[in-house]
Amino acid sequence: MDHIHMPAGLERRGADADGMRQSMLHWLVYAVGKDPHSATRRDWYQALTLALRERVVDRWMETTRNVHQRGQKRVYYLSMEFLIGRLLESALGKFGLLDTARQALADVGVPLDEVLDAEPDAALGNGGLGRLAACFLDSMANLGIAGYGYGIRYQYGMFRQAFEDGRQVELPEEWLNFGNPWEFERPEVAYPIDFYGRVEARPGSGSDPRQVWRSGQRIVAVAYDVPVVGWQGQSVNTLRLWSAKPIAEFNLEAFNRGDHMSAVAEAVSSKSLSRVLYPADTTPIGQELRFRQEYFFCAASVQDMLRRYLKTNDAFDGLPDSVAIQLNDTHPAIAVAELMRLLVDRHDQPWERAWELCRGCFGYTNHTLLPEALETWPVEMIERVLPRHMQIIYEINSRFLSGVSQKKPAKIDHLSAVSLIDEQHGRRVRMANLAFLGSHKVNGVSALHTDLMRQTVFRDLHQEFPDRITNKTNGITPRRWLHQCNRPLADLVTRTIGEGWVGDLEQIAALEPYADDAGFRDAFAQAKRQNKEKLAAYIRRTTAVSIDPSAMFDIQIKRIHEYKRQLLNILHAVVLYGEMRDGIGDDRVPRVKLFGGKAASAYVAAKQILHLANDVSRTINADPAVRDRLKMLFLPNYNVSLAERMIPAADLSEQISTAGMEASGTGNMKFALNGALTIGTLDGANVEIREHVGADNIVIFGLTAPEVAAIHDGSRPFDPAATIAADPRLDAAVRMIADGAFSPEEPDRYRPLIDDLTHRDRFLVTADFAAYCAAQETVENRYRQWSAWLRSTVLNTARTGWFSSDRTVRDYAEEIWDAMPSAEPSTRAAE
Ligand code: 26Q
Repeated sequence: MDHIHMPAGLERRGADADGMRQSMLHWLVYAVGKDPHSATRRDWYQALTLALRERVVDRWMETTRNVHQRGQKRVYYLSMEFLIGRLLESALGKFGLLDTARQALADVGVPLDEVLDAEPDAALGNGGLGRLAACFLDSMANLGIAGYGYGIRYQYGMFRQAFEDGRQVELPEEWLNFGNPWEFERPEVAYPIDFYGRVEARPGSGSDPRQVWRSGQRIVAVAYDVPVVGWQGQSVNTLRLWSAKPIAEFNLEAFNRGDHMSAVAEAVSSKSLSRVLYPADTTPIGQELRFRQEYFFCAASVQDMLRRYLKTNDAFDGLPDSVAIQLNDTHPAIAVAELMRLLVDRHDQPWERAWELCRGCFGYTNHTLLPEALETWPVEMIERVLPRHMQIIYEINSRFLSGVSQKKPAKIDHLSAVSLIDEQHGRRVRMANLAFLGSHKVNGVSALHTDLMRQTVFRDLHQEFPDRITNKTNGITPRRWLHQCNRPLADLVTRTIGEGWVGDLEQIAALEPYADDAGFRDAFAQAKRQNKEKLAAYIRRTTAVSIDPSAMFDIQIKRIHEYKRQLLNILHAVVLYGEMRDGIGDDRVPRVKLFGGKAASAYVAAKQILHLANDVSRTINADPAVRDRLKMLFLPNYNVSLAERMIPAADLSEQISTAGMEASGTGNMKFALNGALTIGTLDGANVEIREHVGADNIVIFGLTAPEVAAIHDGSRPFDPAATIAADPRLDAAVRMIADGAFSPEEPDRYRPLIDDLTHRDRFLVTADFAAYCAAQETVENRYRQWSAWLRSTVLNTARTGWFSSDRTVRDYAEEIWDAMPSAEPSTRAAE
């Protein structure tokens, strides 16, 4: 097709403000259909996006062509969640066109910031796992890896959070209502997805019968593609999201019968498959619709991969050399059974061969060890929804278990631990074991988490496959999490060491010597101050609360979860408040405690904690006795865009989970990179952050993972009631909450919460309380020594280059996917 002349987009028209304004006006009039005089912010957003999109699409097609021509290995990242956030500012920044766009808009009298704000967040995820997927896509595009994200195009993303009298209310997130200029519908890329029915055994070619699945329901998956722009537009990859469509919108037969509702009922129910993201993190809900969503997008994705592979191959031998599939947790684990089904049933591959191919392709990332969070599905349900897959799961299991007992006589406990079927809690399929067996590598997301995987949930499987588990510590993309979200600091860094750090964050180590340069430290402090003022202005605008930018900004933003221990932070606020009110410790550092995060709709304890945070904030902020010294605020609707505002403004980052429970954390990395100090436990990636920034530049407190384990297995005594009674500060704080000091309209509101804390305290809030308060005092003492504090914050930025998701993804590409593109100086470095 070399003879086809490709149109040149923005590039040929000139990328100056003039050219961009012309292009924007063209799109505004002819695509959006608006007169510039009556165009709204949203119209300008559409027009600017469409103008920039020309350039994105040019590079996109170039990338796709290159991958094809080079026969590059493709990496498919399967994830139920992609928390990509807004795309316009990010794409403009990557092409270096922010100032151009600002000028082009200024020429028509529109401020760029307002246009950027008109873009809804693509909130197709709950939290860390979904955001990690987005950072990985960004890094794959930066590294020139042929990476494809595969997921679901939810019509409703993560719910919008509002507060009513301090309580969370959930509102639908209708992010597609005004259309999405970043997506390309591909009506021709559509696959049938089957459910229900039965399996018939037919005579096969050999001695084995051929299994034929007669399905009971068929739905269609239609592709929507979103471009994933690499740094400087070097390459543009694809995020392919599936939307559910009915086979027919209309049942003519029912309609003619006069049954008008039934005529459309089936279509409505088919579309519901991709309707809404489940807003549950960690605690899986046992609903059939969720399982059908999982299969829906896996089946579409696997069909798509095989179709692409078979365009250029006529045998399956090369499949693992051409295709790597990464499972983002167990949510897409059913893809293992689906690939087996297609290879064996549809493409006549012998079982053993198919299994080898499967394992060659798949890798599995685990994100949690909490037992209640491990995904299992009732055998009965899988048998009904996907009868052929249940047979395949049984077959995988029986071959594996007989292999295990043949090697050496195995203990029954060992066999039942490694089995795909959990017989203990009704018969259920363990998706983690399926993902483990179906993959050649299984990875944890931090060093500590990976160690614990080997010792706990996968102990028995690890004995069988000692080389399978590997660590890949998480990372974050420096494009969004420094270059985009923190212009003042990013500009300072670039002025000081050049711009190379954006594409290669390890270069930021060159800042280290400047930690001892008083002039640089002041400039660093000024950037932080600017960010704090901007956040304070935003908070005043949106919540009418005033906060003082010279106070210490102490921030905890993440999903609300007992193990993340927002309650510990709230108790500390209550202590500070009580002491300041009573005139104790008048010399304390003025603080603003900021929170953000959503509670899963059905998670009662999380909702109570959130309500308490709002009640405590209300009381503190209304009390003139502590004004100027303490403020507390829970910002509503925490999402990627709000994170981009809050993280650059933080002085102190709260990473205070019960040790052993946070698999990695990634917010911790974002704060450190943006020059905040961390107060944290030795959990997840905090351990590695300490190793990188140095023990003097992070404040660690609390029980360690082995100590927590000892309490939980009973070998170390722990009595929360006695712990409270023995600590006057804790006792006073607990009493205030229990007696209704923060909920006078309903004094017993927090009795259940406090009862649980006093008699159970599974997350060891009381056990770590004294250590946490002491650590907070250490933080304050540092903060008072201003230049030492600043030095530490500079060192946090300078020493967190390793936490780039480019490093993480390169590790995956080299050790799991074997998909690292060979450096091609002629093409890549020249650009
Ligand atoms: C499963 C089944 C049914 C419904 C929902 C779910 C579900 C959905 C989302 C279960 C878990 C999640 C999300 C988990 C998550 O975000 N884990 C976080 O992953 C991060 C990236 O590795 C880590 O940094 C965090 O430590 C971990 O908590």
